[in-house]
Amino acid sequence: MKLHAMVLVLAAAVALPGLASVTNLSLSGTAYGWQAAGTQGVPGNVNTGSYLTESGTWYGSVEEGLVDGYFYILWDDSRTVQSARWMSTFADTQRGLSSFTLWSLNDGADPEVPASWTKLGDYGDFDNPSSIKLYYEVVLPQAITTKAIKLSYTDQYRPLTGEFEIYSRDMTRLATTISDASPSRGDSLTDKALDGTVFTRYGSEGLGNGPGFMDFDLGGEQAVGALQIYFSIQGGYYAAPESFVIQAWNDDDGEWTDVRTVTDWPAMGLIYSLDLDTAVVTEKIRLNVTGPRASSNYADGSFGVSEFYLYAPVVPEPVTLSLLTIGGLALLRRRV
Ligand SMILES: [Ca+2]
Repeated sequence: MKLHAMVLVLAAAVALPGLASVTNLSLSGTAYGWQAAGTQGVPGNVNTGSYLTESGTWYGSVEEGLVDGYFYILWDDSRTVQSARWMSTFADTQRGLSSFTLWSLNDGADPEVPASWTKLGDYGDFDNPSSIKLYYEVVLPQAITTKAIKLSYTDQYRPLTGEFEIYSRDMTRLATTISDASPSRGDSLTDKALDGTVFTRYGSEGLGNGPGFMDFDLGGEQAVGALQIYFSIQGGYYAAPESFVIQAWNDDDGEWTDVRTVTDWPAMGLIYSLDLDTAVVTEKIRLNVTGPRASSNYADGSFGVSEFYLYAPVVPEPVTLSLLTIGGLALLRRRV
């Protein structure tokens, strides 16, 4: 029942450069696609980091009805890739995907030639075209190195892609519930921050200049190595808070311990990512909003969270373990 700081993730980052990063690799690449619809539906919109309905951008094909299509993210040099997320735009299942295929680009090959790609896997339900989703998360069995990742689909009803995020680490989420939070506004209930789609949100009641919070319960002690917060600005009403603190529950002291303090966070900062140099073992993580935004647009101090993800630390390959890391790994295995 202790809050432990471990050297595990730091050691892993030294042993395997890049594997501990939570960076959205899509943002450093260029998106290309098959067709484009209108001024918003261009391929480049899948890696802008903007996924929202009103203020967001999207990529979709021009044809009506069932279509085939693809897009890919191309980098100047190779990247290590282990996971990807696809998000539609518009809260309308008609514009989602029921199935798709991921590909990696062969070394030195031309991305415009179909034979240049190696299939990584088929995802979704090919046998049930009506099983349409607005959000997919894919974790590859092992990291790969490539200059491009492609997503392709057949017989889909004009899917609109809001974002295609590619990560260099396993982004499998730790299961959480929300055990406490500031009062929610209307039907913007807390569970909407954990329902797997950025199109629903928890929104707090107006806080003025006062604090607000959300507590994410891990159901027992877990090692946490990284987190992501998708703040909400849907409807132009809620915003990311101006300052907040990520805290971990310390059962020994019976109080919250600061993990990271954030100040001057931008109102349009939609995605906050944190990769901990030292993982923490705790039962609960708190988003403690210390500075609700008080601009003219968000004067009542509300804040909104569309999704909140906690991740386990990256565990390095055994062959690369240093003595220091072996100690950290042993501690981790005892405690989870
Ligand atoms: Ca949500």
